[in-house]
Amino acid sequence: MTRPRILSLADLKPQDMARRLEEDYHVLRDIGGAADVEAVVTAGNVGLSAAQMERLPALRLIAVNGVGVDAVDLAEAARRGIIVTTTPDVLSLAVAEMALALALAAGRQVVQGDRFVRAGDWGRGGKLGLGTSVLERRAGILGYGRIGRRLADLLRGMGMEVSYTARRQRPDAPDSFRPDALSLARDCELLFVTAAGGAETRGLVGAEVLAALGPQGIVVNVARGPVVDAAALAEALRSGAIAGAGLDVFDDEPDVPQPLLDAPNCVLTPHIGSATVQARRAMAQLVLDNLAAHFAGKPLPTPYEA
Ligand code: 8YV
Repeated sequence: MTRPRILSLADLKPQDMARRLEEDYHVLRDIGGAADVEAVVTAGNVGLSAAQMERLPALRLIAVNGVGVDAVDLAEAARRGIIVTTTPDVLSLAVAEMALALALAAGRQVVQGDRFVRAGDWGRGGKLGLGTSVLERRAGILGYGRIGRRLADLLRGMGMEVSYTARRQRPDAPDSFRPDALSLARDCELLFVTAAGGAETRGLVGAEVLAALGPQGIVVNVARGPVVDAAALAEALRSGAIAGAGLDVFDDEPDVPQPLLDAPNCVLTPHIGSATVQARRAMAQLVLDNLAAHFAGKPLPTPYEA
């Protein structure tokens, strides 16, 4: 049987999952010459633009290896009758875990401490200064979707008081609702950004919200770079308006703005929120399941629904 031709703009991981994709499909890597493909595999931060869809007239399925669809032109996909699938739930714990790691690293100076030891400053009698507790503080979650709620569960389980803001209040939520980012920031010192990217959330965390967090405040972003105003954040870190930040996502990856690279107590990671063996394997499995269902003419396991 001939293998269906697909276009892959993202690498499935770990290696054995990438091999399975290659075994089941004839995988093209370049959009030139892929005009006949019915399915594209892409990553959350890679997406698929209207211009790319224009070059793929046979396209029926965009299988995102991730949950973010901000880089997919959803309106154009809908217009063309192309279905988009994502990999929900299976990465939530990994991303929540990363958010927690960044908060702990920023609050407890894990990275600064490591640099301090390696530079020999400890041996020379240097002093590191005090960190700030993470688990003894109130947490706010901006974006109460699957990842935000998974994180809230973890934080509550560790005894933290959690509140959240989202497009709408969730009547079933165990955490208290705040109507917007500013009122959330006034009520917490650890702000976790887990909202979807896109026009609706762009710049939600700006100078005013950061000032409301206060000088002991910590911001963690594991969502999309543009939700946090990078210039305002760098300035808040520089001036001491907040105490620290942990960032896994940026406006123009892999570029990180110099003011953030220079900012004190800012822990930076290269968009690795879902990058665990466990999460990536389960994500890849869902991509394979969606592809297989499409080519078998069966209902897709995880279609994206707005
Ligand atoms: C990954 C992500 O960067 O799920 C998302 O939206 O941003 C991440 O999980 C990526 O999609 C992995 O392919």
